[in-house]
Parts: sequence; structure tokens; C-alpha cells
Amino acid sequence: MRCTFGFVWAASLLGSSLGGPVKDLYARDNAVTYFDPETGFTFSEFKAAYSLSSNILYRVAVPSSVPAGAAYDAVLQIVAPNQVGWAGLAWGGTMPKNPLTVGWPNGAKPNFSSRYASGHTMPTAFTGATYQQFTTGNKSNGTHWTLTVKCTGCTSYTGTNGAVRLNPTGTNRFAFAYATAKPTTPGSNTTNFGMHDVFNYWSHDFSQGQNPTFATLVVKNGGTTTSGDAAL
Ligand code: HEM
Ligand SMILES: *[C@@H]1O[C@H](CO)[C@@H](O)[C@H](O)[C@H]1NC(C)=O
Ligand SMILES: *[C@@H]1O[C@H](CO)[C@@H](O)[C@H](O)[C@H]1NC(C)=O
Ligand SMILES: *[C@@H]1O[C@H](CO)[C@@H](O)[C@H](O)[C@H]1NC(C)=O
Ligand SMILES: CC(=O)N[C@H]1CO[C@H](CO)[C@@H](O)[C@@H]1O
Repeated sequence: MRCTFGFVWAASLLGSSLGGPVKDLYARDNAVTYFDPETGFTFSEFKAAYSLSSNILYRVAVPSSVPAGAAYDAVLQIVAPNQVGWAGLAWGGTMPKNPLTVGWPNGAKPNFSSRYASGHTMPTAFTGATYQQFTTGNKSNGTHWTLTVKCTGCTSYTGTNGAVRLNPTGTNRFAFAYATAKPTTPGSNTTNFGMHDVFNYWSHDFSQGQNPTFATLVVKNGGTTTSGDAAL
């Protein structure tokens, strides 16, 4: 599995330096629109290679027409093979000092936790971001688990150099990490877990995950709206 991942990553570096077709292939992978029939959200989807034949999918849906400078919510969906013990997203593209969302399988319904790391040590609970787990899109079957949550506070935060606001209509630097080992206490969102096996970075294009009816969809999926859900 790591060989595959290393190959894709190395190939993308090679493509970047040579400007060849591999770079184009990688760039396409960064900007896929995915419509989820279960929740009705349109997501921007990134595929993180997990093995020769499977990926971890990181999907982000945002409201369209977010007012300039305004805070806004985002829906995160993670789809991972059952072999993945936990999968995390770093909203600011680095482990320390940005909101981290960590999800993991737990029977029929995956769980998740809001975390923050001050350095390269186990991230602790983070109250600067709050979440709603939808009544849809949280499931597992024989091969994959799927987590779907709305986050308030993941797209604006105080980083190392002050206030950061992710671009609601453009690309943002993200990072992921995952481990095969499961969290110690999967029924609790304050569980301990071990270090990742793999991490990497990408540029996530929010323009591919625009939702003109974001607030309506939040309600349809069992959530409650906030001022960050913009256009109805
Ligand atoms: C028990 C939990 C964790 C431990 C002990 C841990 C530890 C570390 C360490 C030691 C490094 C440096 C590795 C190197 O330079 O080769 C690192 C890097 C990294 N970790 Fe973690 N980590 C944990 C959880 C997480 C989580 C939950 C995420 C994301 C959601 C994450 C994302 C990253 C990223 C993106 C890097 C690359 C360097 C950076 O951007 O800071 N880590 N981690
Ligand atoms: C755990 O869940 C509770 C109840 O939803 C929530 O108040 C708390 O912030 C969560 N903690 C973490 C670390 O995600
Ligand atoms: C299991 O869930 C994954 C992710 O939603 C999906 O791609 C796959 O088709 C599902 N498998 C079955 C047998 O339903
Ligand atoms: C997820 O974590 C919360 C907070 O610790 C807990 O109350 C809830 O029962 C857990 N849900 C599952 C499905 O594990
Ligand atoms: C917390 C919650 O409501 N979980 C739901 C997630 O979505 C699945 C369907 O995909 C529901 O069965 C869960 O109850």
C-alpha cells in the first residue's frame, strides 16, 4: 500500500519538475466534483491512494455565495476502506495549529473527534470547531465506512501567523493522515490513538463543491442551520 502511495506522490513530484503529463493526471485528481445521492450535497472530492485498488475519499461541500470575509460552514465526508483504523483531515494543511477532524469506524456508525495539535504530539480536544453528525451518510458496509459531518469553525481559525480564512471558492492547502491501527476507545471522541502510518498534502478546490441550497440540505440531512450556512 505504501509503495503505491509513494509512487503516486513521487510521480507527481516528477511531473511537477518536468511539467509532463503525470502532473496533469495528478491535478485532475485534485478537482473532481462528486454529487452524493444520499445527502444531496455536491462535494469537491480528493482521492488519497490507499492501495493499488482503493482510496480514502475526502469530500468537502460548501455554501455558494458566501459573503466576502464571512465565516462559513463546510460538510466533510470521509469514505475509507475498513482496513483504515482512523483517517484525519488537517484543514490548514499541516499537523500543528489548525483544526483537525479525525474519523474512525465503530460498528454501524463511524465516530469522529475535533482535535488540535500544538506540535507533533497527539492532538487534543478542540472546542474552536463544532460539529453536527448528519442522520444520513454515516454508515459502514462490508468494505467501507463513511462519515458525514457539518463543521462550524473548520474554515476560519487562528493559525501560527494569525487569522486564517479558507477561500470558499478556490483552492486550499489540505493535509491528511491515516493509520491502520484503531483508536483505543472508539466509542469516545476523547479516545487516544497512535501515530499515522502515512500523511500527505494536496490542494483542495472548493469551487468543485459549491452548494446553492446548502442550508436547505443541512436541514434535510438532520442538521440545524447557523449563520455560516449562507444562501438558502
Ligand atoms: C497520536 C497522534 C499523532 C502523532 C503522535 C503524530 C505525530 C507526528 C510526527 C512525529 C510527525 C513528524 C513526522 C516526520 O516529520 O516524519 C507528524 C507529521 C504530520 N502529522 Fe501527525 N501525529 C498524530 C496525529 C495526526 C493527525 C490526527 C493528523 C491530521 C489529521 C496529522 C497530520 C500530520 C501531518 C500533515 C504531518 C506532516 C508534517 C506537518 O504538516 O506538520 N497527525 N505527526
Ligand atoms: C465530543 O462530543 C460532545 C458531544 O457531542 C461534544 O460536546 C464535544 O465537543 C466532543 N469532543 C470532541 C473532542 O470532539
Ligand atoms: C460500500 O460502501 C462503499 C462506500 O459508500 C461503496 O462504494 C460500495 O459500493 C459499498 N459496497 C456495497 C457492497 O454496497
Ligand atoms: C461517539 O462519541 C460520542 C462522544 O464521546 C459518544 O457519546 C457516542 O456514543 C459515540 N458514538 C459512537 C457511534 O461510537
Ligand atoms: C448520528 C446519526 O444520525 N447517524 C446516522 C448516520 O447516517 C446513517 C445512514 O447513512 C444513519 O443510519 C445513522 O443513524
